[in-house]
Amino acid sequence: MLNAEVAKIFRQLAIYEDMENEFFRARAYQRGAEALEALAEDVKEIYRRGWLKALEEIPGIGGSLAEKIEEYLKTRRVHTQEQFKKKLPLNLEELYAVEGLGPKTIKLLWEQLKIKNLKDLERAARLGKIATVPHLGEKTQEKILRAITFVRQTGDRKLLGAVLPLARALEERFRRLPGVTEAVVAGSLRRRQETIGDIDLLVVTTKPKLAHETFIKMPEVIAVKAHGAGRSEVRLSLGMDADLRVVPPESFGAALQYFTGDKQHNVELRKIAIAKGLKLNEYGLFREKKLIASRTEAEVYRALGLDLIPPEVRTAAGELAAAKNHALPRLLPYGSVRGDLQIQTKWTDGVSSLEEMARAALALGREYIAITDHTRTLAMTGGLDERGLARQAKEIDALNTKVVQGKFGDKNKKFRVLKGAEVNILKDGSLDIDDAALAKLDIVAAAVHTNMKMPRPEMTRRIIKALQHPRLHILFHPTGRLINKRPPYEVDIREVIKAAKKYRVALEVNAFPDRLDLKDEHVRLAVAAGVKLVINTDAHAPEHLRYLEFGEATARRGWATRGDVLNTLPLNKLLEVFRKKTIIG
Ligand code: DGT
Ligand code: CA
Ligand code: CA
Ligand code: ZN
Repeated sequence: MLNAEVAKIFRQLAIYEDMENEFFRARAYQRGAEALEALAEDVKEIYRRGWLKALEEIPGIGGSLAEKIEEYLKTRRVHTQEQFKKKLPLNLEELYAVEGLGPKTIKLLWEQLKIKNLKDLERAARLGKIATVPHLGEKTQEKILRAITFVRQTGDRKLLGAVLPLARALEERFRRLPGVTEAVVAGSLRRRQETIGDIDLLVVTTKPKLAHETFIKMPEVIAVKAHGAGRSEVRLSLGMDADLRVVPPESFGAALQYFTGDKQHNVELRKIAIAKGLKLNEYGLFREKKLIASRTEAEVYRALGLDLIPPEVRTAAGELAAAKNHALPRLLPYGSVRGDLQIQTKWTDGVSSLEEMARAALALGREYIAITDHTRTLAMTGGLDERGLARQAKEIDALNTKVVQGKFGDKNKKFRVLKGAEVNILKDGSLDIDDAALAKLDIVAAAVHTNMKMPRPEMTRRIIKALQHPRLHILFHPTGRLINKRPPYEVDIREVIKAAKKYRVALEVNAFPDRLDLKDEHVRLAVAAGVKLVINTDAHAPEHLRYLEFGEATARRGWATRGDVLNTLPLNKLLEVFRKKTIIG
């Protein structure tokens, strides 16, 4: 699947265009990249089905981008990108990952110091050269050094959201291969971990040779690292490795269990086996030489006296004891979130109209959505003030009227668009919209977007102050982190969770692939404290509305059940919960 590769090129083009002050074009590439990353179908298949025209019909892909996709499919190159690269031979992926380094600064650093990549950047910063560049200075240099340390810690793991579509495509591809009866991606992908190191594909087949040949010849492969009877390993152009293991059908369950991990879970599981006088490996569970269980995962766990443990919670954090005592929670089922409660539109920094977002959400089967554009103090997004919110409310009313009249289809008459806002939490913890205007909204959510670098006690106090606001329903992306890009705010999350419980504010599990905020461990703390959750996509474009599953995965990894998540409720029940909070105060 070439989607991720083309998306990577589009992201680079967006940065290059930004350097040239071509902001409109930059935005188009950005959006194109996001569209491709969210796309479930292979662009190559789409192209084969209807050529250029079919590519243009992908939401988020305009004419000139479609042509570039076509060019890449035909030649594996994009001329425009190569032109840029000649002029500015930069490792943009590395440099852009450094927080605080935007296109302008990257260009400046190239012009002034010939900095091409992360290594150059680090060397220049350590030698004090960055401080000498006009407009940059000492402070920027320090920030860059700190940001480099962060990038180095996070390494080059890819986002779950960027890899899962490819992983699913691989499963599909191998399932269609002659002789194959099972093809499953195991490892961190199967556990839906937030970042992925490599892809582990397990296949059961009567034609192992064909599977290996197919694997090493895939169009995404740029190098073959190993090619053997049981296992092959390749480097993908996406910038990560993939393993193929062919396993015999009778040990599929044991192999799947073994290669799903995580490592620590496996270590503890093996200890349980040893304590029972058994031996566990990727071929099965044995007493001496006698095979006891191996065909399915459930069989293996059962033979060890355990309930089947969902892959998402195999983290050696109490799941084995719970499985022994039949005390594992019934994790939130995928697809059980009914409505998406964080959506931005063209009113602020989204790319689509209210109606476009509503139609897209309907097409995905959502029962309701909330429009939550930014507010006043986020001027760069065109944040809405009280009057802006009032004008938007009229548009939402009009849209709901059309829905009720059946203009979105007779079976969709119950769909509703709720009035909401993502209110900015000011430095002192107050909200930047007045109470009278908040009272007119169905859903009030708040988040920190400014002054993100406060010391821990202040930031914690600030957020708790916001939670005390009687009209607040949800705290959006509570820690503000961007995976691989920006660390969380300095905040005492346990105190925030306590306050959320006390003031009955729900905490968001933001499903956007680079947020996943609350993250899994924090979800677990919130669930244990009895705090309600809300899972939202934070969509800024229709294609983002698909991201819900990543939020659901994160909630599952945090042991959340359906009852912990408010937007699994039907609309009337959800509104009742929110209204009750406001009335009782
Ligand atoms: P990743 O690839 O870094 O995102 O994380 P994983 O969990 O996919 O790790 P990976 O690809 O190194 O190995 C896949 C699974 O195979 C891992 O979750 C557990 C199992 N495994 C690999 N090496 C070992 C090992 O040395 N001991 C045990 N018990 N299991 C292992
Ligand atoms: Ca892996
Ligand atoms: Ca691996
Ligand atoms: Zn936000």
